[in-house]
Amino acid sequence: MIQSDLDLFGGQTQRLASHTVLLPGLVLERVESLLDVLRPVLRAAPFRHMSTPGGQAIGVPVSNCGTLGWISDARGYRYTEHDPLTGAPWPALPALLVEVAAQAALAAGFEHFLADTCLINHYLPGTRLSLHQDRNERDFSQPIVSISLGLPAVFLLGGHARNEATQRVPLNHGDVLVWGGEDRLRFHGVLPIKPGEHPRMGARRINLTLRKAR
Ligand code: MD6
Ligand code: FE
Repeated sequence: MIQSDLDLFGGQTQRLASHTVLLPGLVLERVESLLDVLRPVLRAAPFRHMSTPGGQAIGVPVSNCGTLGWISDARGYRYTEHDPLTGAPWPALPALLVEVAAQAALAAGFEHFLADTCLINHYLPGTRLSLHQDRNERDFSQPIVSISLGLPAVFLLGGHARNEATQRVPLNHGDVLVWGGEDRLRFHGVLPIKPGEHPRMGARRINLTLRKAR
């Protein structure tokens, strides 16, 4: 592949840890299609604030699509089949998201990834996501595919203990981060989003995390 072809897709694949791969700009050419499939999902299941089991508000409003959706409330963090806001099943996971997730996972070395849920996070400038592990899924051998849209973010990639040093990973519009294997339970978070205006997305960052929860 010639350099200009590579640049079209945002640049070189970067391995950040043994089983963590950044695919810069992988979905840049499919952003409009992604937004088209997200619009009806977010009409049916609007962004909402959730709270931690301890009762603290989570700063990042979320929504979901797929056979399961991730929620947090006084009873804990878990996946549900129904949206607690509407009582309806979560909107279906659009085929495009399943395809993009499988393609990104494969590019990162994970074969046959079949996502069944997508968590959608909405960040305004100033919002952050504190260090956490993703451990509500059933099978930790399955990777997670994370798509960034809109304002840039700095992703903190930590270790297997909360107090380990973190790597700062810039995530830009159209980037895809894939992690799994022995990195699957690393602590991670997002630094406060800097104020700004993204030409397509406005003053926000949207993150899509595709998983196989069941
Ligand atoms: C975010 N992402 O980037 C938050 N979790 O907005 C996550 O918490 C995350 O990006 C697991 C794997 C990839 C992620
Ligand atoms: Fe996470």
